Amino acid sequence: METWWKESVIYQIYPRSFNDSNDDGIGDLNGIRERLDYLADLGVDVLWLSPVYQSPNADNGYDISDYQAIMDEFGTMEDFDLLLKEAHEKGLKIVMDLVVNHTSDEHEWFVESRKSKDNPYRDYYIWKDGKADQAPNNWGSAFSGPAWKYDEQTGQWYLHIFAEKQPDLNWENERVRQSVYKMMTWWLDKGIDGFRMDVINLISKDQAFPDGETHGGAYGNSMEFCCNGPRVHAYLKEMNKEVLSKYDIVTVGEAPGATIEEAQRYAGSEENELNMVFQFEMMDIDHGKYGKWSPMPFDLKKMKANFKKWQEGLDGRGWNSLYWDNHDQPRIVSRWGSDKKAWRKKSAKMLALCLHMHQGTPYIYQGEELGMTNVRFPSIDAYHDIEILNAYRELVKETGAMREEEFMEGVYKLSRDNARTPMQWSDEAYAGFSSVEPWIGVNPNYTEINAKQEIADPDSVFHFYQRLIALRHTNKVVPYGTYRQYMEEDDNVYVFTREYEGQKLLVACNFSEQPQTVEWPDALLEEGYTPWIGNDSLKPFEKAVTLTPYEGIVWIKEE
Ligand code: TEU
Ligand code: CA
Repeated sequence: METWWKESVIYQIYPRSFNDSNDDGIGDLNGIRERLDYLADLGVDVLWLSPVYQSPNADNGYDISDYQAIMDEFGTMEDFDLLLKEAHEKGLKIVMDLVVNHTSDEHEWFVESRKSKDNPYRDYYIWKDGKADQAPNNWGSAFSGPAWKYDEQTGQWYLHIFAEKQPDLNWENERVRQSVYKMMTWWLDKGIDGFRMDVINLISKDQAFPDGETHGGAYGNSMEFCCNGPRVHAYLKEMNKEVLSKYDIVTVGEAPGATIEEAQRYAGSEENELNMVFQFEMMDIDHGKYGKWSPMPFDLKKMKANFKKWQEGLDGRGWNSLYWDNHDQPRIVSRWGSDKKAWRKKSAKMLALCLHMHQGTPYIYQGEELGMTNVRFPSIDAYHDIEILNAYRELVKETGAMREEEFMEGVYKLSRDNARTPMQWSDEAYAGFSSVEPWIGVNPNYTEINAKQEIADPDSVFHFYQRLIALRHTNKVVPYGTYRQYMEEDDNVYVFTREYEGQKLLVACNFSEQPQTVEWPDALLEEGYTPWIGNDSLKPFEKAVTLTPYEGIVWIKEE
């Protein structure tokens, strides 16, 4: 079924690093408002704001202490209302981040909950007795260390899959669910256009809380018992019925550990749960022994196999989200393209073309449209992300499992702070993000890579994104076309077609730094293809085509 959110392009804003309007070095809501024209000009349809709620910022806003108040550093509720109003006036929708697997330990519910075992809020969280002096089970936290924290006051332990300051809510408790639905309704009644739901597939835990596999490490893996847990679909169906179904909105669930079978349920068109999910299988293809801290070389065949599985698996029965970058991932041009001077622009465009030519709703993360790159801060002291700092303490300092230099290579390649450096607006001081030193360092390449320069250059990465977005809006084959992959065994080139109502696209992307000559399989040797969009001089479709390094091209054929 055709619908607006399938034809949309969603732009993610990480407010802390987007634009600072009042010169305190921290991005804010008025800063976003100042840049609405830029976003409208890019042509995106929806803005997703990473959390802007009140938070002590143990995890940059993913630890919420009040769901119905704005973080002081970001502004006020009046600022929010004005942002929503002006965005709507410019035809931009706003999607909010919904973080309800956990709250901050400073949330009033948790402050009450920890007071006593018979507090009315006790069961809002997951409290357990320890085993002798040990935690209730062996689970480790996603941010290193144990997933349980002992609380002196009542002599019990609470569960935190993420940081200690992010206690997990107890979704088994109907009052928790109703409180969440009420809060969601409050925001939707304000007129927001949807939710991106943080780790929403972790909300239902196996109530036996069994020990997890340790794989030789100090802690057990909780994911087997938390990801896609026993009642998660029941909860989402309830949420859909009580809240989501009453509004014309878009929903996307972040779902680490979701398989295609699970995604067919979360995002199935007949399931009445969510519109789409963010899958992580593709994000893990270059993780090694210590996960993101030991990056593996890029393997195009793994990526192609993943696209095939997800494009075919959801065609006609669900809907894909298309993303490579977000605030938790490194910059895609540095990861799977090349940020060398000679190739940065070209490979950034090829990657954009590749992702945006798939079936699904594409997400652009702030700065991706400029080809912003990873950063290499000289020492660990310049980093802010709790995930990096905790892993450094555990892997380098406490256990010595990794040497410092080795760990830093992982940080440079795959860590989250790569995405969190300030948005590069211009070549002025602090990249035009602020007039004072920002909360996190600016990538020194801002003098070359910045919005001002790219807007002035018709051949820039920015203008290429603008064209891709426009093509999606004017040609239904882009959002809806059926996908088919060819030349699956090729290590360097990715070839696929898309077909919809008499239009056919043939997409070819060279992921290597060398020219690649492609001899098309017989099935692709059809007449009538003309070049449509590409990042090099547009070449005709011939029996054999030599793609230049990092070239991406689309040919179109219309009946
Ligand atoms: O991320 C959850 C998640 O699964 C990971 O990508 C996470 O960032 C980390 O890499 C785990 O190793 C979401 C948010 O997007 C992230 O920013 C938050 O830190 C996290 O949930 C907790 O709210
Ligand atoms: Ca500010």
